Amino acid sequence: MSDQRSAIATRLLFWAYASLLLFYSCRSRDSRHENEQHPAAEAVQAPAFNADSAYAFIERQVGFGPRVPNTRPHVACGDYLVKKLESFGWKVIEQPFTPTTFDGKKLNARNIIGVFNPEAKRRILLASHWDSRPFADEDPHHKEKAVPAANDGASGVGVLLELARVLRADSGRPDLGVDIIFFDAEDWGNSGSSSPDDEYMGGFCLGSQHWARNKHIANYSAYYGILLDMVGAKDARFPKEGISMEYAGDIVNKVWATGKALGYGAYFVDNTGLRVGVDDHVAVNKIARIPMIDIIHLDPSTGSFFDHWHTTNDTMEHIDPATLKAVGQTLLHVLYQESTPAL
Ligand code: AHN
Ligand code: ZN
Repeated sequence: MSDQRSAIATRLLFWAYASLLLFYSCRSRDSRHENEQHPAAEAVQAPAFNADSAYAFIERQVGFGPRVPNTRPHVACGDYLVKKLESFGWKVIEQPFTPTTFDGKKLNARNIIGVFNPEAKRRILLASHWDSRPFADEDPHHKEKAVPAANDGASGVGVLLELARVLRADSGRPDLGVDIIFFDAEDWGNSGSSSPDDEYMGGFCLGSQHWARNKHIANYSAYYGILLDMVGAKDARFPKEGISMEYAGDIVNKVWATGKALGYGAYFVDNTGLRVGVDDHVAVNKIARIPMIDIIHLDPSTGSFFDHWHTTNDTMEHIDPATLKAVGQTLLHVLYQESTPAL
């Protein structure tokens, strides 16, 4: 290169660098201004969570029909989840297992595990169950029918699929590893069992119990985990669940503070005292010994789950993109907070 040419190149490089600097300093000043009321949200920038996309992932699952183990919709939906994660560039590990239910059936079940940034040492585990309950035993009229499970199953999976899509699209945090587990056979349990709070959990949570004893990678651990359960209903309320507080209170408080800072305090409420002794986070905490919290819809005034829980009315019409946005955007910020290298 001639001297003159290289002088021009040097000057061009200088200006490119200077304008980049200017661009970033303006950008961070703008964002500081926007977030003046929200100090925790100010600390990190995270990409946008698209609630319509999450909604579409829920609709697609519900469209297969109830995803009850040992039925065709279950197999078809499982295949769909594997393909979807792979299409976002995630590595997928399928974990087949054959549990026996409380009523003596042998199930063809599988946990589906997505891995993002396999090499990263610092990992966060996100989970939700993907199966549907085979009997709508809380339904006044159709107790023998299967649950459509738009909220109780598909909603958490839909939020996590959207997170997987965004993390592929904006993978500017190579220092953070994320694992998503879609647990199977969570909901084939005996609601009438006198004590679901025993070790077998009334036959619920078979997938998480299996995984906690047979992790997909020997010596697998995670910094912490977050379980989503029924995160799609309109006006959902997520009190600070008791087992989560007991095993991972600091994580609960961090996630709730982030949700509030982003303006979602109506969902992430401060109530404590309600315990869900039967859910997938229990085995992860007690057997796998990974601290895991549960973001679960519980009405603080009645202590009951969302209105259409385990009924044939657990359908798309009760799914609200605003709730999906509150949960998904909060999770994205939590992940980006974890992965921002200390300066
Ligand atoms: C109880 O039945 C007490 N817990 C079940 C947890 C669950 C079922 N979550 C969704 N479906
Ligand atoms: Zn359920």
